[in-house]
Amino acid sequence: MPEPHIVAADPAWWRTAVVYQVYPRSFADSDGDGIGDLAGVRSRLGYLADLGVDAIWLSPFYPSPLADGGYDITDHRAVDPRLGTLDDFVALTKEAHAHRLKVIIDVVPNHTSDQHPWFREALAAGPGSPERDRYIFRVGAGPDGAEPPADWASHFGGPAWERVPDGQWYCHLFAREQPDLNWDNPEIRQYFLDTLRFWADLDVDGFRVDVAHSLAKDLSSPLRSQPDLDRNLPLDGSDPLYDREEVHEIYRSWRAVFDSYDPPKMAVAETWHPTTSRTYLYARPSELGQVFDFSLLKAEWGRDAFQDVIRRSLEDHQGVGGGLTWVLSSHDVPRHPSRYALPAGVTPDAWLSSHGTRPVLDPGTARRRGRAATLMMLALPGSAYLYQGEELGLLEVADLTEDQLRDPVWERSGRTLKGRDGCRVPLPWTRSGPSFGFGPAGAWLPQPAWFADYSVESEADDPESSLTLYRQALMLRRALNADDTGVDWLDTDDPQVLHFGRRNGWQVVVNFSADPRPLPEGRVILSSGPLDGHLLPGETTLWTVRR
Ligand code: TEU
Repeated sequence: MPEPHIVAADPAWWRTAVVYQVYPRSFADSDGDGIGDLAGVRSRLGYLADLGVDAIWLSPFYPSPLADGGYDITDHRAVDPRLGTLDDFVALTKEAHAHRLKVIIDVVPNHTSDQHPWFREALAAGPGSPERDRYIFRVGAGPDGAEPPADWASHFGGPAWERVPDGQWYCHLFAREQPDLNWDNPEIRQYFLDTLRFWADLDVDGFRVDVAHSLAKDLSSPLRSQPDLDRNLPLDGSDPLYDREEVHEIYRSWRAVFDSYDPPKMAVAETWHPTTSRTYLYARPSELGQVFDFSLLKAEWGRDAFQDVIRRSLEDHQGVGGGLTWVLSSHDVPRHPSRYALPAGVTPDAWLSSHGTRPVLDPGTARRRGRAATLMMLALPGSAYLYQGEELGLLEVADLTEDQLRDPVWERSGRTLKGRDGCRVPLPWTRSGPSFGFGPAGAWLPQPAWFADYSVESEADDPESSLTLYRQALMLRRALNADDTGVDWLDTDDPQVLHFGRRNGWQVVVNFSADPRPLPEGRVILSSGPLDGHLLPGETTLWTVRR
């Protein structure tokens, strides 16, 4: 089994890394203001090292009015004073490295906050000014320009345009507090190259690129119509807003920056559209190296659904030379054990909109399926991204009341979609205390009473806990062949059983059925649930090795 420092010294560490996503405002609060902070993250690095992850990815910690949970930034090169200082960031990175943890930060290049000095200047300077040219301002359509300039839709609901008092409109693909930057403007391109260098010089190891496929827009006149307003279609390069060929030039210029460091910095692109072989172009070694593959995260629990997306991802990434990624949970989606416990036909959105009152399958189902999916994912080749709290088996907090919601999705959807707060509730560290050990006082989103049983304190020494399973799995995973990208599908006559082998001799069996199946051949290395004699229980994943 390789020593952790050997893994860390490998410049291609990210290809097989397990990355732990920290949503800083909800991770650990050191000063009692109810908001997690960098000192809080620093105080828990020992926990993360013991968990066995290779890297942490910090969601935005930059100054922000929090119209979109920190993805609305007023200064890309500073720390939100509520979360700490730049010195705190430097100390955190240094200490993470001492724990052999890499540090990845979020870069949000598509938009700024509407409180960013540039946007204030743009409003003050008026139409036609160089200040406005940093953003996408246009005159409106229709009589008096009272209609939006194009039919572009915001991800959070409603049109992607907002009118300003002098009559012009600006584009925002997300909340109206997040005006889109104009990437045709060389000043913006240079600013982000310099921003990457700023953080790289502070020793960060990599970057997660927010909405990576949207920077290069077709802004030629007249503005084109957006063919897929729901953004559910695979992209083919013809969309005016997403995945245009020109966006790749931007990442080639970023790669030059990354490769000017030794070891080179890593990067991972985020693009939410359906994953295709085009998606993997972002992962070319000449560009970002990795791209999130969300197809597993979007798949419903079931043998065929899971096998299809794994097969397709393995194929789609072939020949690109980039890394492969897997992810089940993030700060943008309901936690995966809860998703897998929804009755057939009930979407996560419909469930959340009922404020969690619609019946879900029992918590035992959520737990079994969540653990089985995780163990399957962690045995796949490539890199895996975990979201904070999933190692505790946390469920979605589905009963937040309307006045507690902070996600802009709630208002922009006309109060029809509850949004993403239910997976952003601050973590429980202890069984009791004002915020279950999150901090010395309360938490910015209320934590339910059942968090006590999911706290680190409750789970740390429990051999059956989710935390124990994640620790064991991550330790064992280090023994998997480092850069073997192969999966051998093994035949099974059972439509509810998935069986694959890895080239190091490991075999992985997932029983999707609720009923037990015969235990496969081989020595058991790890199981996502207790084994029952010679049976593999329902909704359980098993790792075995050939005898
Ligand atoms: O998300 C991009 C994105 O496309 C999401 O809006 C996605 O469609 C949605 O969250 C699925 O539920 C990134 C960030 O991850 C997200 O938190 C930000 O809100 C968004 O960019 C804007 O910066």
